[in-house]
Order: sequence, then C-alpha cells, then structure tokens
Amino acid sequence: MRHGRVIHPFSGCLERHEHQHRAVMESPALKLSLYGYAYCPYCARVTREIERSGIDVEMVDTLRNPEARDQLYRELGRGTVPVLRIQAGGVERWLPESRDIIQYLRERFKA
Ligand SMILES: N[C@@H](CCC(=O)N[C@@H](CS)C(=O)NCC(=O)O)C(=O)O
Repeated sequence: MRHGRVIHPFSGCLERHEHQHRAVMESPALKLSLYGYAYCPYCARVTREIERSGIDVEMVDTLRNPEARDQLYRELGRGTVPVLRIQAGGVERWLPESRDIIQYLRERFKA
C-alpha cells in the first residue's frame, strides 16, 4: 500500500510515512494545499484520500492561521473547510467540498 505525505500536518493529526512522492515526480510545477483543521470530519475524509493516493499536499490550518481563513473568505466568500488550493503553471484554483476534492484527487492521481 502506498501512502501520501501530509506536509505540515494539522495539529493533532501528525502522521508521516515513507513513500514515493508521485505528484512531485509527475508534475513538478503542481502544488496542492489543503485548507482545514484537525477534528474536522470532512477534512479527515480528504486527508485519508491523500494518504491512500501517494500525493504530497501541504496542510494549512485555518484555525491556527487567521490569515489562511481570511484568504478563504477573499477567494470563496466563506471559511468552510476543507478547501484544496491547486497551483499549477502560474494558475491558481480553489476547490471546496470534500466530495469534489476527493473526486479531483482520484481522477488526477489515478492509481
Ligand atoms: N459540504 C462540506 C461541509 C464542510 C463543513 O461543514 N465543514 C465544517 C468543518 S467540519 C466547517 O468548515 N464549518 C465552519 C464553517 O462553515 O464556517 C464538505 O463536504 O466539504
């Protein structure tokens, strides 16, 4: 089984795994950041998918980082998490809703 790496994990969710960094190898220009916080069940669903799929994703804790929460309000008009920030080739996309994030990850990083 392959495990993804949770970079800068949410507090209370510290998990590190040895694994291959597929996303980095396949798409060096791609950066993924998951905005959320520990004890958010919808965030946990997404985090599990990240760990299953072998993708490197930076974790941005919106409870501990008010600037990150403000960023969500600026971009999406609300602070609801999880939100996946996708940066690729100078283009940025903000993807809310756990189901949509999981679907994106499964389609983008098919096993
Ligand atoms: N339908 C959303 C629900 C997300 C949700 O309810 N998130 C909670 C935390 S678990 C939240 O951010 N609540 C605070 C808010 O909406 O400002 C999803 O599946 O992502």
